Amino acid sequence: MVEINFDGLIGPSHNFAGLSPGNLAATQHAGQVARPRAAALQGIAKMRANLDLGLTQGIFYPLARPDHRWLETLSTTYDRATPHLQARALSASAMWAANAATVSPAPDTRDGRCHLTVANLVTMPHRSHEPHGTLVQLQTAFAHPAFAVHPPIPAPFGDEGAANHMRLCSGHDAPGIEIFVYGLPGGPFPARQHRDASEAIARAHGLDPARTLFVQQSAAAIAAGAFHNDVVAVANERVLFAHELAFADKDQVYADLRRLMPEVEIVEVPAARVSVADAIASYLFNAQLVSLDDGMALVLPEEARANVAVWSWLQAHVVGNGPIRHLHVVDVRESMSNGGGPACLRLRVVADPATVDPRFLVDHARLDRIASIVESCWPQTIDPASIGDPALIARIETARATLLTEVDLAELITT
Ligand code: SUG
Repeated sequence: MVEINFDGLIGPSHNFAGLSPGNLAATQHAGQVARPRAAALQGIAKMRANLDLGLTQGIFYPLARPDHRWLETLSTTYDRATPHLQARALSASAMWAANAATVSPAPDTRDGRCHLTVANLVTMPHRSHEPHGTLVQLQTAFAHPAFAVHPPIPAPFGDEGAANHMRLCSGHDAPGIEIFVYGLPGGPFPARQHRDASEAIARAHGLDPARTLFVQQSAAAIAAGAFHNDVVAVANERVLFAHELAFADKDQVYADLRRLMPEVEIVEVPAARVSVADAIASYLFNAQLVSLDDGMALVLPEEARANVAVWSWLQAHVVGNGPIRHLHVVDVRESMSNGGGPACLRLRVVADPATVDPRFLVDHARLDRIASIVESCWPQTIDPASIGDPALIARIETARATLLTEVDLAELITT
């Protein structure tokens, strides 16, 4: 078993509509002209960089957008919908695969299968219609009996998937400690992850209650723009890398972890060195923390290197005796402008790659084929003012259908 990173390919409808209150980057870029083709190529370059690090790489494909099925449930059609509803139906937000599902690898579960629960994403209307397409795609990718794919938790219990879930373990294929991070309402922005949802997922996955933690995210972090835990913390194997202000009661979290896993290494970044605002603006913690043959590496966005406080903290850590040995920088600026960093773009699944539908695994040759469709079919730009243009919509729909046909997944076109 290995850890496979499944990246969401950035879809042809990627645009800046400012649909996520509490996500400061998305709000700041609202109304700007987006570059879907460049965005998808940036994501593909990140997948290639992961392959070059020796990691196993998977892919999820864009969902059908506009989502006519969803508009039908709202008794309208795309051409009759208001521009605001059109933007919600058109969103390419499924690119952020960390919000696709919560994953409990086989060593953690009672029945020895890898369990995935599709996130319901009920808090944000533009994301609330992702679960249908995501469920179909996960059921296809993980049809092997080694997996159990669960439908989303019902509303009103908000669940945003792996972005609010961490796993610590001595090795990916060893039993882990699973940490579910939830928020409490009352702040200026919505708390998107509800504890009830997390508890239901832990039960559905058959996790050992003695090795499962439910941890409250700090209200200050949410108020500062940490709309998901993965904006202020990330874990890999025995390492937890977190901002000092990530959790409501960090002493309790650290004590519980040390009790359950004495070998845990907690790398805490003090607020005095990197403010929460800098952590959120740079997406320091929205890095992929990955295990390589010669130690752990962080796959960071360019924005982290550009932030003086963040980069100097990282440099000092790497030359010191810390567990993170290498820094790799990727350019995912288009996704970042909507609040999605390297870690948002991927869903981690620990599994034997032979049990995954091969159409969802990539090597350079497969990425070449995907990139050539992106280059010829993805719109170069989308101005949010133009989303009512039928020619643009036809182009977006043709692009996705062409890609799915090319990767032998035409069966997904109408889902
Ligand atoms: O849910 N942005 C996403 C970003 C998700 C990032 N994922 C993780 N942190 N794991 C969100 O807020 C912006 C869409 C818009 O405004 O058009 C958006 O949905």
